[in-house]
Order: sequence, then C-alpha cells, then structure tokens
Amino acid sequence: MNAPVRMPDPAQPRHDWTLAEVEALFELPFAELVFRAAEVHRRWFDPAEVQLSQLLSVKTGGCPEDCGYCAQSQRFKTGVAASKLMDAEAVIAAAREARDGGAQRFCMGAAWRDLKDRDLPKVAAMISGVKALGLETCATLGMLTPDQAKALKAAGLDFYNHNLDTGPDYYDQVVTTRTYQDRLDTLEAVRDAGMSTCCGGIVGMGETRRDRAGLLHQLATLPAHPESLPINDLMPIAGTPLGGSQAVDPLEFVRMIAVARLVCPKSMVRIAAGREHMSKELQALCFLAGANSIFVGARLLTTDNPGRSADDALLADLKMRPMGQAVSEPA
Ligand code: SAM
Ligand code: DTB
Ligand code: SF4
Repeated sequence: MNAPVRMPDPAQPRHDWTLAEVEALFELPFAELVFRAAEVHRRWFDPAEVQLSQLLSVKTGGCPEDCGYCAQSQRFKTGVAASKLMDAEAVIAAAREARDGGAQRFCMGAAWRDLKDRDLPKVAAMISGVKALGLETCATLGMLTPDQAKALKAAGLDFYNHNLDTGPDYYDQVVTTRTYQDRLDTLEAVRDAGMSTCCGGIVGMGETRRDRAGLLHQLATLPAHPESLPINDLMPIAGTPLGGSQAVDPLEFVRMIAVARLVCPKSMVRIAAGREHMSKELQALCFLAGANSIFVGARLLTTDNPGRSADDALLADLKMRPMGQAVSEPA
C-alpha cells in the first residue's frame, strides 16, 4: 500500500517562496484566496482581536529624499512646513494620551534620510519615556547604522519601521535617493540589534500586480519575516509625483492583505495608511482576509486617519476587540 501523501502545512512560516508562487496566490479566485488566508489567520491569532498602534510625527517635513509619494520631501511643493525635532516631554505626553485612548504601540516618525548621532540622545529619551508608560515602542527615523540600531534597542525600542515600499523592479520609479539594498541593510542592522522589524509597503502607486507580488516575495524571503507588516494604500498628496495616481481597486487591496497573511503567517498584518478613504465593508473584508492591526488616532503623520469614534464604531459593529497591551501599565 502506498504511504499517505503528507501535504505541507500552509500555516507554517516558509522562507523559500518563489515569486511565481506568490503571483499564483494573487491569481486565485477571490473567495478561495480569502478563505485560505482566513484559515491561516486563525491558526496563529484570535480573528476577533486587532492590534492598535498610534503614530506621531516627531519631526515633520524638510526631508532631502525624493520618495515620490511623500508629503515631507523638501523637493515637492506639498504645503507641509518643516519643523524641528519635538522635545521628549511633548512626545511622552502625546504617548500617554494615546495609551489612555487604548493604543498598545506608539510609533515615532521622523522625516529624515538617516538618523544623525547628534539626535540620538533626544530620541533615546523619547523612547525610554514612552516605554516607561507601558507602551510598545516603535520608531521610523530613516536609515540606521548597526551601532545606532544597538543604541535604540538599549534605549527601549521594541520595533523599527523601515518599509521596502514596493517590489524591486518598480522601486526606481518611486525613489532614486536610496537603493533597495540600503533598505535591506537597515533591516539587517535592526534584526541584528535584537529589535523586531516593521516592514511593508504601499499599493496604488501605479505598480503592477507583479510588483505587489514582488514586494511580498521580498518580505517572505527575508531571514526573519517582519513581525509587523504594514500595507499602506497610497494617501495621494498634491504636489508629489505620485499625487495623481489611479486608486487601486479595493478588491486588489484585499488580495494584497490576504497574500501577505499567507506568505508571512505569523506577522501582524496592518491596514496602515488609507483607511480614511475605505468603507466599513472593505475594512471588514481586510480583517476577514487576515489583517489584524490598524493605526488609530485622527492623524497618521501628515494626513488624516479615521478618529476614535469612527474606529470604536467599526470595532463594535464587527464585534472585534483590541489586543491586550503587551506590557502591563504602571500604576
Ligand atoms: N523618513 C523615514 C523613512 O522614509 O524611512 C520614516 C518615515 S516614512 C514617512 C515611513 C513610510 O510611510 C514610508 O516608507 C512609506 O511606506 C509610508 N508613507 C509615506 N507617505 C505615504 C503616503 N502618502 N501614503 C502611504 N504611505 C506613505
Ligand atoms: C507605515 O507603514 N505607514 C505609516 C508608518 N509606517 C510610519 C506612515 C503612513 C504615512 C501616511 C502619509 C502621511 O500621513 O504623511
Ligand atoms: Fe523622507 Fe521618509 Fe518621506 Fe522618503 S518617506 S521623503 S525618507 S520622510
């Protein structure tokens, strides 16, 4: 008698995905794709739980980079004024408010090409102050050296956000001032310092489905899958090269979420930017397809996000609840 054929378990993380396999997932019938992603989601997570992160732009605008989607590049006329790095006290006060509003993670963003050592002490003070509130800490400050990554870890940084943004073949159409390899190097420094990575990208920049598969293929074949995987729907910014991009079809956005869940089964998959223009039904489909994280608060970095009451209503309608805070709050 023949031995029974053992099928590989689709919920087990793999790092040997081929681009063709990732593309094939995108091509599945919609219901089949969402069903498979929902199954994998349930293997690792409670599908009624959603992780809540809150962003703060601690240094806005005036960035020398040319990322074609970004409101904060000094190369484009977007109306965003450049400001200095905020004081640690003000950042910590905003984090306390975010925590009291229910956020579990606080992400500090700076419009920098790379972190300068002269800013490290102030940034470290923000991180340790936010951590002391009982929040998970995240920062996105541009490129890092291995030593800077170690210093941020020592200050109490849990996650570092650094996105690959798009697939490698489309990347040059979006950014020319830093390479794909630069981004991979920063991610390596973050991992080597013992921090968790938050890494994803943007859809709706004129890329093809193959480019979207290319991004997810890169993430799925990293030495460690990103612990957080944000999928941003482009917030079109007037004055930027990509400000007039055609919006991505909502069902294609759901496919992106579902494939992300399938290729990185244990990652937190976040509906990141773009919820402001998404219906309740679209967000519900994303949760069904394996999304389990959102940004809360009325602002992202420079653009709007659904506020507290809209998100309270969304979660109540869907009978979903915030994931427990990872660290217990000090009294
Ligand atoms: N300056 C740092 C950097 O680029 O590494 C950190 C901040 S940057 C704003 C963080 C990420 O936000 C970008 O890599 C991009 O993926 C996302 N992002 C920026 N502008 C966006 C937009 N208009 N719509 C959607 N996502 C956006
Ligand atoms: C991520 O992937 N998305 C966030 C966060 N990481 C830093 C940023 C979204 C920015 C949206 C446009 C803005 O508000 O300027
Ligand atoms: Fe600068 Fe970051 Fe915006 Fe690029 S995405 S222009 S690096 S702030």
